[in-house]
Amino acid sequence: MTKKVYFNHDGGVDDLVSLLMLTQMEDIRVIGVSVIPADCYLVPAVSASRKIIDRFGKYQIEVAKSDSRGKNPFPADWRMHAWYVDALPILNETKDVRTPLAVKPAHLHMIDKIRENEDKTTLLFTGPLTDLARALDEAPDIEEKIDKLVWMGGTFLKEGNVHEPEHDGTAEWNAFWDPEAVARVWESSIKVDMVALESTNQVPLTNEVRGRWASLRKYPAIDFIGQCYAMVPPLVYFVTNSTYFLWDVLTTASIGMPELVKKKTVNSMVHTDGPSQGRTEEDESGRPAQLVYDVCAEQFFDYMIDLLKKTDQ
Ligand code: AGV
Ligand code: CA
Repeated sequence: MTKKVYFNHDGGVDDLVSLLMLTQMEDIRVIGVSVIPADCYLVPAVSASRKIIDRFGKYQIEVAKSDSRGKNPFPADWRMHAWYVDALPILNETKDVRTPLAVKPAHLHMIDKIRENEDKTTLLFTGPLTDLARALDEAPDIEEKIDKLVWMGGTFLKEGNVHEPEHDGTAEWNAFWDPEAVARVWESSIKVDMVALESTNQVPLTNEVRGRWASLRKYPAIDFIGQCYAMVPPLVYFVTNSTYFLWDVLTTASIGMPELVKKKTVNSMVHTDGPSQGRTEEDESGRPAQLVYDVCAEQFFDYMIDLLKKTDQ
């Protein structure tokens, strides 16, 4: 059966690569896309999303802009990446953009798409949860029409990936950008798959992975992702603040090929204030989620390549 997926992302390199991959999955129908200006600037991220759908998509998908704002902003140099992707020649062979821009803002667009869908919708979020939190406040009826939320975010490890002066380093960035939104979603009874740092730490961008993509650049979709991942730093000797992982791509792949990952139930709460804000912490009396804690990395990279090889353009 075809799974209906609504995708909300925040325009990073791996968010945009995720969009390409999601549109190529055979048993998936993308019923809408929206972009939130967290780890990106909105204009180029929306533009790049529409052009990726134009260039590689197989059916029409609307793209909506989010008007949400977060609590803790992403570093501007990371947010710049969307401009670079949007400017790649492979996305700019023609001048006109055909993929429609939605009239409504992201959270209202998502509400419409969930209500219009006869089946239950799978939500894929690869940025902060702000638009979902707002949608639940606006239209509590959608909750029962959501099959599950697959979210890249959070961690139960001692070390997160936020290295900011007023923070203790325990949070993951998507949770840190808007901790209250995580708390709001945690109040709901939506089933959640949390693709947390436990598993994404296992899929760093390395020069070996880049080399493999380079050797396959005769396939336009693989050439495209090689160009995208040339914009961000790989893991060479040790992990730095800017080292890139395939966070969102793993999250997206876990929908297309669930066998790639291992999950277990963890009850948790989220810190919304103070130096640990955005930290997700195990708590027996907290709300359950399926923590994606392990991945077969080799199979994951093979899956990416197989999927993108099939993209005939
Ligand atoms: O925390 C991971 C999330 C993912 O959704 N993002 C990047 C992915 O799109 C934030 C982030 C953490 N570290 C980063 C990030 C880095 N070094 N560069 C860019 N973004
Ligand atoms: Ca992201």
